Amino acid sequence: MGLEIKDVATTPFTDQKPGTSGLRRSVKQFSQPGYLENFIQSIFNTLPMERRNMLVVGGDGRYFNRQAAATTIAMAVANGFSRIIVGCGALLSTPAVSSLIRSRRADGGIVLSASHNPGGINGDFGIKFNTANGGPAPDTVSEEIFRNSRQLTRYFIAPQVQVNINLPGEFSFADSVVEVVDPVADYRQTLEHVFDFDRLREGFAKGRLSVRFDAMHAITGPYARELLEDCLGACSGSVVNAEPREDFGGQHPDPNLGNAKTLVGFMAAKTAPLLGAASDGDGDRNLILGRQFFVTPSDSLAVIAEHANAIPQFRAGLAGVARSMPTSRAVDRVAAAKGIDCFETPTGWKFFSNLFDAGKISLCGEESFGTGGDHLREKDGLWTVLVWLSILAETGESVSALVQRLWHHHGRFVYSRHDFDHLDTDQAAAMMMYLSGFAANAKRTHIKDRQIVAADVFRYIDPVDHGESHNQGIRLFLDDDVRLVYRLSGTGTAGATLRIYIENYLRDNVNVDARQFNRGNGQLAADIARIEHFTGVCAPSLVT
Ligand code: G16
Repeated sequence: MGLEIKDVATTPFTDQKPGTSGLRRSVKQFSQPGYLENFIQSIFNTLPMERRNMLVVGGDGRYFNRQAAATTIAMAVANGFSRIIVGCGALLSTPAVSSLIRSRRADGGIVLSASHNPGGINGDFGIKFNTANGGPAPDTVSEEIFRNSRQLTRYFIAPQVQVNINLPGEFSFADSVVEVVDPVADYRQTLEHVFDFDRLREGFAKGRLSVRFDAMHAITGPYARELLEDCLGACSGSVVNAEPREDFGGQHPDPNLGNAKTLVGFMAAKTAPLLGAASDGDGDRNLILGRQFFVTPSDSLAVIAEHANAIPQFRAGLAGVARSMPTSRAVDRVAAAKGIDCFETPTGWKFFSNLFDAGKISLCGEESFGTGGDHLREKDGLWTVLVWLSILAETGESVSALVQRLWHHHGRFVYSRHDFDHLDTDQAAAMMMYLSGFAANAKRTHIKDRQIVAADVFRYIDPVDHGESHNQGIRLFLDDDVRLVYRLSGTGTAGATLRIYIENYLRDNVNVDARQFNRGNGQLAADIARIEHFTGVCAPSLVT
């Protein structure tokens, strides 16, 4: 008897438009009958049969992960994939999916994760689709998935496909094989190729390196334990909150100063390790701390670019660098000093892939706690930790000294982000519309005692495929080296979140407290956008 393939009649959902990175909804929304299945089928429909050879599937361990993985595998078999690679326990970090796609030459991968969004039964779930280069689906593919989802009338599933995903092994079903793999092994190999592990081991063995890594009960626990403790010899207990939990232990695995308070407290001690770090739900973000010192993601990117020769992967030199538009311009200064290109892209890792594939960049990063290199097509939390450890090993300097030196050489972009969460969607859209109109006529306008010297709505023309992306945030440049950027988040699941990015360039006297220093400009930015008038909200919910 052949394998039963069920052809299930379904009704399309109208709201399956992917955001900045995949489709994110509450677990409740994802649990509606057919919601998950429809979206997975819509992804598969974008792949012609000849591109259904190999698929990678795994997630960050949050609530609904296992169930969604089982459904995805049964649907992948029914849709004709010949090999489906899944991480044991349905676990795979986002960078590990990217790594497996590339090393196994798969046609794509499905990441079951809402990334840094909260987990648990009352939290969020999400699905990201990565294409054959290992990177997040570009906008053209996401639009095709969305178009498919609005017309979908049937999906296919093979109900007999049930696999024990708790241990590595292979399971055959008619013409398909489901291969359950160790979630860490392939990723570890990728990192072994791009770092000097012996050097790092020596650093830990001789006490020149020390680290505290908070996995926030999300996916990176098993990866960090194996890499940092078992392989590189960081002392036992260096990795904390290492067991992935469905609700992330009640924490919010978005590694910023607000959510990683315990780590920040730990790193405040004079005896703290040299490096403190944390990652997010699916392991692609990073938080970098020194003893009593926070490194903004923008400064982290600039320091890495500055010390590229300390990282074996970049020893031949950086081809170029890139940052998302709202990320501070610190790395631009480093690139200019090195004489290499610096690209400014819209927010979203997908915009970096073409630049990597065309060999135009080797390193990139975003203010949203993401950094990555040309070894993968995803941002990579643990890679960034090893990058910093490599720089510490090479220079023998502290984290704070490295950042201070960056500021001394290039000046400091004092950077803050003000988030206004849970805004009414229509009100937020009206405010952005007003602001676009304002920006169109803002040049040489005086606001209080300041002048706006330039303003625009950011648009991007991809230098490789010439694709255009419009409406990617509003920028105002003031006459005193201040830049204000406004954009709406594309990763939330309820209402709208407005982000204001405030950047103030100082050439001298750089040792200021960023929050205090940017407070006045934050208020100015809120006044310009008339946030209270449009939304009734008068203060940000989070300042980072
Ligand atoms: C995702 C993307 C990032 C992007 C971030 C922005 O991060 O992968 O490239 O910078 O969203 O988020 P927002 O639109 O909320 O500002 P992640 O880690 O959530 O996948």
